[in-house]
Amino acid sequence: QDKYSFSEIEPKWQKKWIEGKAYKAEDQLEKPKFYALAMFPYPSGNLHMGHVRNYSIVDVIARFKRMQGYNVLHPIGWDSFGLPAENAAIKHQTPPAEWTWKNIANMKRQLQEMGISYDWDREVATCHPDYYKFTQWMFLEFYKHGLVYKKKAAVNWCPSCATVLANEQVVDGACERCDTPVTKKDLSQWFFKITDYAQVLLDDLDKLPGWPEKVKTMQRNWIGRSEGTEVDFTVENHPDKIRVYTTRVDTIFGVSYVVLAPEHPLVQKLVAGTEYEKEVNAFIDKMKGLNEIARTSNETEKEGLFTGAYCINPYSGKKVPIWIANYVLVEYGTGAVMGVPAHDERDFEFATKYQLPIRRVIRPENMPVEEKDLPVQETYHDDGIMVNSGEYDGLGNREAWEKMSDKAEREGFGQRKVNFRLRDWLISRQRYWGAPIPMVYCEHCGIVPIPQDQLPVMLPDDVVFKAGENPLTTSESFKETTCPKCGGKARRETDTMDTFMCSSWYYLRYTDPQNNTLPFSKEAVDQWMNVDQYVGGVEHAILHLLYSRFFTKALRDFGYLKVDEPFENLLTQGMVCLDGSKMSKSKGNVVSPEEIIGKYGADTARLFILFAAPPERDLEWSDQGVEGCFRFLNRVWRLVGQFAESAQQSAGKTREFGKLDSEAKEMRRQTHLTIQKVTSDIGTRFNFNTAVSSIMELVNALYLYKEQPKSNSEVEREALESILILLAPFAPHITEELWSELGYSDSIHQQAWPQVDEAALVQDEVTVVLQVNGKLRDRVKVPAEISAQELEQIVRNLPKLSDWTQGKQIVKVITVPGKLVNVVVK
Ligand code: ANZ
Ligand code: ZN
Repeated sequence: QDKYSFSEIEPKWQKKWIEGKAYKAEDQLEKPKFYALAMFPYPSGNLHMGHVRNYSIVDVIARFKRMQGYNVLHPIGWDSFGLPAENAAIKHQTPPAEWTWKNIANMKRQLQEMGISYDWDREVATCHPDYYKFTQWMFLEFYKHGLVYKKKAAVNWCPSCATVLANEQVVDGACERCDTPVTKKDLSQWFFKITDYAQVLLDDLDKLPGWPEKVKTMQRNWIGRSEGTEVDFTVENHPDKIRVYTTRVDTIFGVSYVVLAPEHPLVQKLVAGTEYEKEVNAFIDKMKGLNEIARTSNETEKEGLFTGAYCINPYSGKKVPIWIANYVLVEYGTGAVMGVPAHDERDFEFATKYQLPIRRVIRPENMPVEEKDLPVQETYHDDGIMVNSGEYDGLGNREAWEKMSDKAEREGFGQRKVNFRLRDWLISRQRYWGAPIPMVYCEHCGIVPIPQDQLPVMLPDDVVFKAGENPLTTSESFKETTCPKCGGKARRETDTMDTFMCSSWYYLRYTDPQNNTLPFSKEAVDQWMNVDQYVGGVEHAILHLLYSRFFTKALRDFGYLKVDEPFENLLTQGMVCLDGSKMSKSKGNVVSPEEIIGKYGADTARLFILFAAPPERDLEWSDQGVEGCFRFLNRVWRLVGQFAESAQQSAGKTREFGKLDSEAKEMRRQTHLTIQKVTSDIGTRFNFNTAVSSIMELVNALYLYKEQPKSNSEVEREALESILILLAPFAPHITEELWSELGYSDSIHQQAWPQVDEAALVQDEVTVVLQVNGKLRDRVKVPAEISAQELEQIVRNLPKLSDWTQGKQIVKVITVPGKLVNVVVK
């Protein structure tokens, strides 16, 4: 075969690999295990370049580890519930299932055309009843352990999608999916108690040195632990107290007002029957429609109203007015805040607008104490010395903080308190295409869970798809049911689960995908978990990764598995860009994988994507780059072609190098240096781009060596086989084909990764730089192994040396063996 015909060889090998189950992960313990995982795709219809990049990266790792002797688990599946299928159903009147399965079939074919080494026997789809039955099982298991509850709450509502959203799905105040501004709605909803795990989710980030720092920072901020103090303000002429939460109790002498969230239950009691009632209620109504991001963003103007009531500062005894304001949230802390305009930005803005007093209570150390009452020009947040704070004056503010907290605890009007920003996870969705929540409402028994052995609760087919309505509520056959407890009439829950529920445990299912009675067996999950290398987009830094960590920890606590973190190492891959911006349909700058594979083959597509940038960086698409990779593979093809006949005979024979001349030795050295570099580039730093470029250099070196009149065929053969094996994880088809051309009948992907021959790295001759007084004069070849003294001697004996020293006296010779000699003259 003289032409590199990728369109023939790629399908040929793909078929062989799939039919022969070449990448099956065996449940066995002899070899060390390695679990390589890419975030599973949503079956939107077609693979895009981001997918190609993600899966190629993981495939290199999986293939490399396999060749290194690991028992590798490399599975794939489909995150296949979700809104787009339902929107397609509304638009084209095709059932979501049909749309989804069609897309899965298409994308599966595309994945197979890329030659990714999946164990297809472990494929899962979250919309399959065999899978969602266990998503429902998870719901019930968490419910049993008190981690699921139903609560009426003001929830994020997307009017366009007609569904509730989790906090995490609200981006800058708008629906993550359709960008419609999110409003608030009072609904009774199901929640997962992730807040029970807030502290451990935070602490255990320190157990993940293999995660990018930026992802851990994002999770820390999302969890948002803060240490503060709760303090009671007594309300004048009223039995209730206002409990505020503050992280700066040291500023409490600077309080000039207290603010309640408009929804705070005390507000109604304070204004009932007063002249303020009407205005306050109008204000509350206005706030209702707004979500907290819109309300609290720095750009939003602070707005508030006086309630007519006053309360007493327990430290100073001073009376301050009680206000309500948009920037105080009912769900955080106690829903009440003490306003300290001199030391808090938002309070400063508010006090300035409403002409409330601004009093400094901490001065910077370099501010003279006499200036303590000068007008406050800007808020001061740093540490300093207490002023205007009674008995605490003169103390450092941190010391005052402790003393004040002690006082509150001693006298019982407050306490130290840790708060988290993290809220419980709202998982109810008023949509059809998701796992039904396995609960019924019985007229006698109330809320009753479906027993786990009666799962799945199947999605019905007799539904109507209309915008703005939950299709499940249109199915009478679904809604009407009997109570599992008393057998009486009952109504099914019609909410389905957030699809993040499905993706919070899929990596566990891969360890035991055919299990019918449990989501996974203990043996299987303990054999394979945790995931040794997880790769995906940074857009999942918070949601999916936090929920998965929560699931793993909870399931460990329930006794189903051993590990306490699901993903040992995480790599967040960069974007694929064209003309500097991310490839996307809306920007119209998309290059389709199908097109590239059709034109150049999968190996070229993979090689380019891996060669063009390190995995975590953004990658700029380049047609010339693709061309270059294609030309390189053609060069490899021809190289083997020229060699193949003689090679056939020596395939698999032990190599006898005999006595090698210096060119042959240098060729071997190149080969083993490349093995060394590629091994460390792939294995320790995922520097696939530099690994590929060193393979390219080896190919060049071999072309040159072959031109030598006395080239040694064993040395050539070693170089050639090394090139193919090193290249195999990147370009699996062409290397497989050429391997068989070389006369081997087994797969290249079953070969052991090559070992570095240390002896081959030893150099016979090295070139050292000769300097005179630091100035470069010459390069000299010397035996590699000589000592510093010998090196000096050789240099002193060089006839040309006198030209450069020009009769001056040699005062010193500095030698760096193998590198450099500097002759110092005077
Ligand atoms: C007075 C004060 C003075 C505050 C000062 C800060 C600086 P983190 O760190 O996020 O926990 N706060 C408390 N509850 C709030 C709520 N429900 N809505 C809006 N703001 C709230 O922030 C805690 C700080 O945020 C608290 O400390 C409180 O303002 C405000 F110089 O109290 B601080
Ligand atoms: Zn009942």
